[in-house]
Amino acid sequence: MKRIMVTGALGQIGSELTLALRARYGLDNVVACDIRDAVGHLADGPFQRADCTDTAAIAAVVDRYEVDTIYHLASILSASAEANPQRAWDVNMGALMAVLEVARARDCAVFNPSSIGAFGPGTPALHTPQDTIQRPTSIYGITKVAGELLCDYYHQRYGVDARGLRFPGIISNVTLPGGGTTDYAVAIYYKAVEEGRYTSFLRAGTRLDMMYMPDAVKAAIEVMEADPSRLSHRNAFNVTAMSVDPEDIAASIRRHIPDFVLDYQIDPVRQGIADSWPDHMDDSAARYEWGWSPAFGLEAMTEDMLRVLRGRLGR
Ligand code: AKB
Repeated sequence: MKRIMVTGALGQIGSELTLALRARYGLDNVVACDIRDAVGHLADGPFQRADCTDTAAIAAVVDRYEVDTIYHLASILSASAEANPQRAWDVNMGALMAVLEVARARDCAVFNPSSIGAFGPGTPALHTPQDTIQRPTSIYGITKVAGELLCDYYHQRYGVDARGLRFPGIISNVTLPGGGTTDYAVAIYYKAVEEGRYTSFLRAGTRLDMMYMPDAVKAAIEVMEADPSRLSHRNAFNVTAMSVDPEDIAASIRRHIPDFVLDYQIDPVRQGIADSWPDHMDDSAARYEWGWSPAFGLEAMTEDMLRVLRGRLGR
């Protein structure tokens, strides 16, 4: 049985992945870790407040809970990173280095999420290959490429079982994302249910890869359970479930809320970041090496998002 630590456990992905890991490996075998105090359902199992840029703090949690696998989710997302590049570097690289060092010394496996942000304007935007040009122009993307390389290094040099995915925008209904460029694709559903309208900060035609949270959770678990002998791209698999722009999501919402109104007020920073990212990645390496296959496309995701949010928000 695995003994798992999740950093950034109160974040968008952490708050759902931690529960899925507890359901799979046992409540007491998954310690949630965040820089903030435990809230809500995560307080039902082991929880440790810790700053994951602090190597000693990570080591203490690993020792106390006899952790053998670290899901390292704590990260500053793209738009927030652009507002404070030095902090983004310190947190994104400092925490990853701390986690890898602890993993090296204590023989832990590591899951490290990369992102579509690891690509840049010179990358082919369509069918973005698994192995291609990576010259991102955002500080977030720079930390993501460096993170992919650092994980490869710790694997090759020290034998750390580090694995990772290049996540697209993740759409979810439990915890809001914060400070990302793809956040519009979550907010649009909340606003559709609450107000029947949404003002997008990305312009029509901005096509990006996206994925519904149940698929993101499934991918993170499956890649860590995959047969290591089949993994040649172990630290940075392209994974996607759909490629959509704001108009595609609006059209899908209108099948359930016919009067839904979408208008635009473009944020030049986030638009610039989005324009530098691919439209649609090729994820055939993930499909071939460990059987990746998403369950949700746009229509199934919209139906589920609206059902959950209508229930929760009482509309
Ligand atoms: C962001 O928008 O910064 C993230 C990502 C795609 O990595 N959601």
